Amino acid sequence: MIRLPSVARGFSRRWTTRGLASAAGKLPNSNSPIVSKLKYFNSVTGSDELIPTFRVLDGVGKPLEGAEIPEIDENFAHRLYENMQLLPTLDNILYNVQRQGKISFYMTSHGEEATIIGSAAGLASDDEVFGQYREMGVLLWRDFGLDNVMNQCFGNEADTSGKGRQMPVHFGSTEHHFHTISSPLATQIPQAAGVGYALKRTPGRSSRSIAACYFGEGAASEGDFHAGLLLASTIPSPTLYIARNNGFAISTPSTEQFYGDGIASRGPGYGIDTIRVDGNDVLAVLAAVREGRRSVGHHSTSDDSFAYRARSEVEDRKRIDNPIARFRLFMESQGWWNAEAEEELKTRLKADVMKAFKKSETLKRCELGELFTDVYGGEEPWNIKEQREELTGLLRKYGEVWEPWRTELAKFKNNGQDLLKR
Ligand SMILES: Cc1ncc(C[n+]2csc(CCOP(=O)(O)OP(=O)(O)O)c2C)c(N)n1
Ligand SMILES: [Mg+2]
Repeated sequence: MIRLPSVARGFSRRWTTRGLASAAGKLPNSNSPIVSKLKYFNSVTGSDELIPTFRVLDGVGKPLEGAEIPEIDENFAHRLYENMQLLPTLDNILYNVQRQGKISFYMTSHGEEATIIGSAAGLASDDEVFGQYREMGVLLWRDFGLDNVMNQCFGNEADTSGKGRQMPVHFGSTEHHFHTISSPLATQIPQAAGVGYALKRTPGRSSRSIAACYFGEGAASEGDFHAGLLLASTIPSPTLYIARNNGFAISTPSTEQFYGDGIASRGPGYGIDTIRVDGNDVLAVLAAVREGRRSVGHHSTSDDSFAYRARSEVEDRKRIDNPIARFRLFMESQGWWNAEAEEELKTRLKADVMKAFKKSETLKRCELGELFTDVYGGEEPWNIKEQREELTGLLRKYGEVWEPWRTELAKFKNNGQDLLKR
């Protein structure tokens, strides 16, 4: 039951004097048509149908009848495919490296190759990107390079994202218009709305650049999701929201995360243009992002959500609906790919990743004293000074004599001498 606020009650009195028969017209400040039939609804499609899912390729990479395949040439297709294949190559190696304890953390892109690469390819290279943590593929698409990936994951002195002070895969690059990943879920969603607005107010970027913001369906349960979409739609801000629905938030299945028609149904509630896309279809994602980007000048979103899969279906998917295999089959049907090219690519990617990994593994971490720099501009605050002095004191006491510290210190450039010699 919804109680009418006093203003609306006034209008309702006027309406009753007119009588039920003339239940026509509009209330002031509203375009909602008047009806006299009492009916609750729970659908954004106007019928009891769920929001449809857009795809252009079927499960085996064949174009659907009447589907508009986005314009791509052979080179572009190769670039899409190569970047998609690079993700599992990196995943295989870095997942194992993490299990061996050489890096502290990792996030795979498994099963989301088409979502990430297809969307990256639909954006302009200087659109401002806000990822959640599974969007390394956007950086790869923008030629961030394997060395930068490895150096960030190892947190070594060559890490351009944050001098080794962030967890692995928490990439950031001003040059690549990729805002630093922060793990607290959904924080990027209102930030992206703000950046979209800033772009709109920036001469030279207004009407040209957008903010693109990725998040998981789990993150969409955070309050920041609602704050962000409300902000983006009311300002309005040229922001494209891409919800990656992979069916789980760690172990919680999406069936237990929300009750309505997915994340997509929330978009129209905020007055945001919305589409649900088969995230295993790279060409559908590409087309949706291209179109979303084009129309985003006023307000828009793309809900790129791929259908929920039970765990038991995952193995089947690997075989029949795998995003990479689907696109490969499509490329083969165009005469753009064959088994030989596949073999050559896989060997080359693996060698490239191993080379970057080996190079990065041997690099030292930044000087230990870097731990205390760059946090504040201007004069250094007392608490940072105090912490540096405390660490230096402990280093003097234990650094040379206590084995765990000796080994640990040797991983830093100059073995902690930068602090000891101050
Ligand atoms: C505010 C907050 N709460 C909890 C966590 C712990 N956490 C990390 S990832 C994750 C699941 C997120 O799921 P989803 O958004 O669907 O992303 P996915 O990992 O499936 O890509 C949770 C709960 C966190 N990082 N931040
Ligand atoms: Mg998820």
